[in-house]
Amino acid sequence: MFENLKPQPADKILALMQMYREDPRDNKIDLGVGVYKNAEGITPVMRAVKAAEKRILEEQETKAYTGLAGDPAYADAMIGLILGASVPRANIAAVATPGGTGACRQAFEMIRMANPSARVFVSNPTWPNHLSILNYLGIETVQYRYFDDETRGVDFDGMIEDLKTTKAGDVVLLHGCCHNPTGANLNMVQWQEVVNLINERGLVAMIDIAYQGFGDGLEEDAQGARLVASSVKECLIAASCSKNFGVYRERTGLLMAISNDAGQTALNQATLAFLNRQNYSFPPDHGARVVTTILNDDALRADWATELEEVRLSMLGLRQHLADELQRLAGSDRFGFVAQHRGMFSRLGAAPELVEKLRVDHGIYMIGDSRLNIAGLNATTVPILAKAIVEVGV
Ligand code: HCI
Repeated sequence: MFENLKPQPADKILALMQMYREDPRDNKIDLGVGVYKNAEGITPVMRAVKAAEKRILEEQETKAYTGLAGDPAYADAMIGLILGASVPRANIAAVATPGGTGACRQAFEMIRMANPSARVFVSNPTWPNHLSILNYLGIETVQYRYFDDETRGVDFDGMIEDLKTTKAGDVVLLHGCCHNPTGANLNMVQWQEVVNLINERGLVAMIDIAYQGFGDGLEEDAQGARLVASSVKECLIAASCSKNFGVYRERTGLLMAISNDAGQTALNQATLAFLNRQNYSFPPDHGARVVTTILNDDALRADWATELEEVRLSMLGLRQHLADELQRLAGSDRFGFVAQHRGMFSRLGAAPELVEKLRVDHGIYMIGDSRLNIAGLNATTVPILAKAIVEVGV
């Protein structure tokens, strides 16, 4: 049997991680995988996470199964964080999932179950795992224009034009904030226009939100998702706690299915629980319990929000520093977009040969599509990167 297996394409992001590890150079710079790193290059456990873990260690009395949907308190806390009071709780079905990837996977499975002929419209570009999982599930995907190679902002006219090729029942996948891999995001006027189009054409909205708090702030980053969730007939939201709680390896995500008809919620909830059961029975609990403990305790929540805000501001500072250095060295404003982008990533818009040159000649590792992880930089490496970018001729 095993001899029938065929090698599968590697994930480009994870393959680059491996390549970086194997590079013996001391001065190499890792701008690859989307993991936050502080100025010392460390991905720290957040203070509130440590405190919550200590509390759980002391107080937890059982590790018996939770429920197929995970602990309902986790869903309640996360719904509050993401949606605030924008949607009545009675309209929301939600399950814990293994990370944001797990939430995306379950969302795609639910789409396929409910409408096997639905196509999923994804931004060009989008997170590679979206396409990989959709293809694996045999779901048809269509790319809509998103990134403008000239301005390095959103090609909004192109996006709307392409979304006008949807048919009723198709799904539009949107990044809630901090678009991965480009860093270019919709403003609220544009979100409203997308909502209008979704409603006019009878589409289903899906939002992947994996970087809430990394862009303009915890509340600000949720505005697009809140507008969509409160204005459309049906919507799926896949959320990740990996980055904003720094609990990457705990696999902590949430999937919501929201309907403007509360009478639909029980069936949606049962379907999500069924999908969890088919794939892994119970979702992981530790990360979810840590997140719940933090969100439901005023002091822990305040400390978490403070630390997250420090992380966000440090990335904004690095963006501005890099944009300033590039302006100085290139003698032009053509890299101003670096300061305009939001979140962990920016797409430089460099040709693959130049990305390779940066890696081979300068030991600078970014994804082949020229996505760089801003958090991989520090005050020392910003000028080194800026010099290399200008030197290779981006
Ligand atoms: C990213 O770098 O885009 C996010 C981190 C990630 C990368 C590959 C698989 C899962 C998560």
